Amino acid sequence: MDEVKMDHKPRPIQIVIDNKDHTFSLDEEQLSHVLLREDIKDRYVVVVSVVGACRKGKSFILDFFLRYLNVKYIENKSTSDWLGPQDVPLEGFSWRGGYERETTGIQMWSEVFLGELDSGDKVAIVLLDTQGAFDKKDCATVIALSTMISSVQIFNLSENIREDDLQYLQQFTEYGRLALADSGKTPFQRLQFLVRDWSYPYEAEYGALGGQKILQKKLQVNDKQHPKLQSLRNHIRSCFTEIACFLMPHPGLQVATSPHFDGKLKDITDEFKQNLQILVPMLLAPENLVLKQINGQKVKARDLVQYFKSYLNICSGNKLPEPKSVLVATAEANNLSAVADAKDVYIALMEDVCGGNKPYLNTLKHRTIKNKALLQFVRKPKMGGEEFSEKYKLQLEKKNV
Ligand SMILES: Nc1nc2c(ncn2[C@@H]2O[C@H](COP(=O)(O)OP(=O)(O)OP(=O)(O)O)[C@@H](O)[C@H]2O)c(=O)[nH]1
Ligand SMILES: [Mg+2]
Repeated sequence: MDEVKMDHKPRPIQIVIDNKDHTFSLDEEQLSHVLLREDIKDRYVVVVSVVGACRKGKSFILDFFLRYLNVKYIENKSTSDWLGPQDVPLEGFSWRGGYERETTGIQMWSEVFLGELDSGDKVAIVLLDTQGAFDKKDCATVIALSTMISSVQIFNLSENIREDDLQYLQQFTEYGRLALADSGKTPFQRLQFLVRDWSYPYEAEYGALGGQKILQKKLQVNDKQHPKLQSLRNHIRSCFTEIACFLMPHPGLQVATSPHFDGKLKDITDEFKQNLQILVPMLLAPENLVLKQINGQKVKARDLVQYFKSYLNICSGNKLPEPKSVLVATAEANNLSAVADAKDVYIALMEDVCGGNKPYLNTLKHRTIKNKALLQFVRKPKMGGEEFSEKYKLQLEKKNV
């Protein structure tokens, strides 16, 4: 009985495991358990991830995201006081003080939040917490992976946006360039810089407006910069549909230095809480949700499993994969998801003509249905070009599907 209860209690699950030898592996079973649930698998996904240096409050802030998501999408209550009571410890993704790393690999919240957009699209909101980096080389795989998978990548930074931080982005802007050339579609959606402990509100105010000012300056391209810095900036801009920045105030000394602080609101500064109340709905209110897209198409929860698998396959070595192989892996997953869609069409049509008490099906009818499914595959825009897609089409033709 207890075991069953435990299984239902929402918790972080370790979907990408750090093998401690610079390689990572996927827990496909756990991932599928969450994303392939009947009421989730066909929903479009919103994937919100937080990356950045170690020990900078990534998991801590995600736990506030969880509070909002619970009130809004589980309890379906008014969000006027989603922050909750003053004296309840903050729980969810594991966070703590001290100088040693807490989160490793990539963790996903086991509860997927179900929402509906104004467009009528039914969506599944997935939250990812990631291993913090100690330096630029460290965690390149985790940052690349989570960027490929997410629709909102939150780049959590301490105090300011530095040139070094932008360099982190270098690794996948090269992939972005290839993807853009392949499909003409912007490869990633939203990049949200989140500057913590911002100390210059007199120069740029807390929140999104101040953030915009800082960001504009940092991403500005001018002739005096080294050509490499100029091209990095241009690439970053062309890889994301939207880039924003939010400046968070310091949360107070209790949060930053007390070993007894357990996340109670009463120990956090009002300024921090006020800005949380702006930041979190800005990212997670239904009207602000950003759907994950690859090749200009919305990604379903089911497809996300395929993308994870294809990416992890190429991340198993101890080096970051070449942008070209990332592109091939994306094209592979993209074609496989088109195959899955075609199979869905086939199954639905077959169900219609020979489901239930209509067991008889003639060959001609079957041929017609098969052709319709194939047509669905052919019509869907796919990555990698016609030749690349040919083998997936052959797969479909060969199978009796
Ligand atoms: N100065 C400061 N400290 C914060 C802030 N938010 C949280 N903290 C504290 O930072 C410490 C680390 O918080 P975590 O959420 O575990 O940090 P993390 O980035 O997830 O750390 P890793 O998982 O190890 O990468 C805790 O002691 C928090 O109380 C903030 O905005 N500013
Ligand atoms: Mg953490």
